[in-house]
Order: sequence, then structure tokens, then C-alpha cells
Amino acid sequence: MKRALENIEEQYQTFQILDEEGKVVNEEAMPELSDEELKEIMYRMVYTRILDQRSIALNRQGRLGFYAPTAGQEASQLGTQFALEKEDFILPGYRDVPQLIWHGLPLYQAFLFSRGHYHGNQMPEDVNAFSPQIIIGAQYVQAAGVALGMKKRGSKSVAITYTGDGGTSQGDFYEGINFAGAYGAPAIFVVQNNHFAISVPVEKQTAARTLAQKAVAAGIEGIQVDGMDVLAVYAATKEARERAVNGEGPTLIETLTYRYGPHTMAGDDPTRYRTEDMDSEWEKKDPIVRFRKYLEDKGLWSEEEENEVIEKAKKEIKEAIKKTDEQPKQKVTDLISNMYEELPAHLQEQMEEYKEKESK
Ligand SMILES: Cc1ncc(C[n+]2csc(CCOP(=O)(O)OP(=O)(O)O)c2C)c(N)n1
Repeated sequence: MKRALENIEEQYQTFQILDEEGKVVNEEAMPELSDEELKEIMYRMVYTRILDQRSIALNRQGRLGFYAPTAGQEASQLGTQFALEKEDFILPGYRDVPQLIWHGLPLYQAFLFSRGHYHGNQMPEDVNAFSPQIIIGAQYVQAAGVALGMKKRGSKSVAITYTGDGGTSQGDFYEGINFAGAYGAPAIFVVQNNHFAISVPVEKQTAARTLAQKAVAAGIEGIQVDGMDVLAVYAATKEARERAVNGEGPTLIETLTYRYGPHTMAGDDPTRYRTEDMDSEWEKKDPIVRFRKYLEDKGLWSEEEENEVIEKAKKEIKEAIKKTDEQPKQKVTDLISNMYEELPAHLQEQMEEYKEKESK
């Protein structure tokens, strides 16, 4: 990984391992991964692409609620997640549900989150994660705090958080990276630069040449990575994790990526702010196509294997949505009782009122 503070010009370079044809262009940066691990990364990316397609379809059928599409961002999301250990904490944004799933959140709970059901926000005991943040940038401040807590406890783990290019314009973004830098907190700050904050292009977001260089002002490491290259994303995150647990402080990772779909399923129309040329230019960089070529060249992947993953994903998604449907409906009292440890008087009153209504 390049060191932003040592060489100012290097801030503007993009770290890459695989080019668009799936050829290794940076042999010395190649992470150590077994054949099984390489295949597992592909498995997760293909599975997640199917999950995205199915989630969009389920949303259109009225069977899911809030949904922020992920296709195009698989390498950024899963390359970072694959570099984590089970005890690491994830503080995701609303588009980062795949990382939660691969960190252990059951699919049916991810679907419940989409439906606004409180159980979708209840992370299982062994899943170190917060529920997805909707307030842009807020998770950056929280990640600095979680990471500082880990440091104080002497645990050898990290807190990783995600925002988009738009999120870097929020005060919370700067507060989070600055605080973590000042306290040497073991945090990894990921900016998935998909080039648009809903319809606002990144050029309107900042005059900075890169978002990674914002690390310099916080005195922390910063790196811009080809976010369509899963090996580069993994290698950068792995190194950031090692630095963090060795007491060398936080890292800001900017991944250059693209979301093929709309911002969310709530009526955004990307054709109003993106051209077909731009879409097709980014589709040529597709993280799955690129990694498939790399694996096929190594004799590690085949069409049959990929089809098996697709069928498995479809089957599991079907089972999960069935389980989602079978969960008890959310009651008003559930909503109230999951907001505060101690209820304020006015909510206590409403609680009594609804308890009575629900018992009838
Ligand atoms: C504090 C705050 N302001 C505004 C919004 C409304 N909002 C939701 S998503 C979004 C754009 C975020 O873009 P970006 O950070 O680039 O992430 P992306 O959705 O592209 O992953 C905005 C402005 C919000 N959720 N929170």
C-alpha cells in the first residue's frame, strides 16, 4: 500500500492488481489467498449479484420495502468484508447489507430490515455489527468511538465503516477520521465512490482530486483503490487491518466503483443524470466479469460452478423470504419498547394505550 504522508503525488494514484481483462498488473502486491479463498470471494460476489436482482424483483412485487441496489459495488463491499475477522465490528450504511450478511446476519433478518421490522435491526449475539445507518456520515463518528473502545480494551480487532462519495461532504466524516487519527483508534474508513450521491456527481461534491487524499489532513493513511478489482480492495483492507491492530492507526480507503441501478427503489431514475455511454464504460470494468476471467485462467472456475451458485442463491433467498413472511407482525408496542432503555412519560402513556388495544 502506498503511504500518503510520504509521497504527496502518490495520493493521486489508483491501486490496482487486476486489470479489466482479469490480468495481474501488480504481481508484488498480490495478497496471499488460497485457491479455496479465491473461489469463496467469487462465490460471494455471484451470490450477492443474485441477491440484488431478487431484492429488486421482490421490491417491485411489494414484498420488500426500502432497498438500495448493490450491483456493481460487489468488489468494494465484499473485498473489504473478506479481509475482516469475525470479531471485527461493521458499521454499515444503508447500501451495505451484503457485508452484514457475509459477516453473519441471516438473510431473513436483512429482509425484515428492508420492511422496517425491528427484528431486522437486532444483530445476533455473534454478529459484531450495527444496523445500517440512514443518516449520511453518522456511522463515521460511531466507528471512531467503537474503535477507540477496542483499543482501550486491548482487543486485536478493528471497526470498519462505509459511506459514499456524498458522505464525505458531511461534518461527521471529518470528525470521525480526525478523532480516530488523534487517538490512534483501529478504524478502517471506506468511501465507496460510486460517482453519484443520488443525482449529484462527485465533481459537484468536492474540488479534491481524490477522496482518499482527505486522509492527509487527518494525519492518517489514505489510499485510492480500483473498486472494481476485488483483489486490490482485499489487499488494501487487509493491510489497513494489520496496521490498525498493530497500533499504527486508522486508514481511509476510497474505492472507485459504480452502482448500476437506481439510488434506491423509491423512484430514482438514473437516466436523468447518467448517460448510456457512462453506464457501458463502467460495465466493462465489472468486478465479477474481471474476477471470473482471472479464475478461469487459473482453472479455478467454470460456468457449471457459477450456475450452481446462482441456483443455491435463488433457493436460499426463496426460503429466507418465506421465513420473513412467517415472522410475527410488528406491533406498535414493539416499536415503542425498542427505542429507549427507560421510556419517557409520554411514550409510557402510549405504551399503555397500545398494550390495551393489542390485547383485544
Ligand atoms: C444527513 C443526511 N442528509 C441527507 C440525507 C438524504 N440522502 C439519502 S442518500 C443521500 C445521498 C448519499 O450519497 P453517497 O454518500 O454518495 O452514497 P450512495 O448512496 O451513493 O452509496 C442523501 C443526500 C440523509 N439520509 N442524511
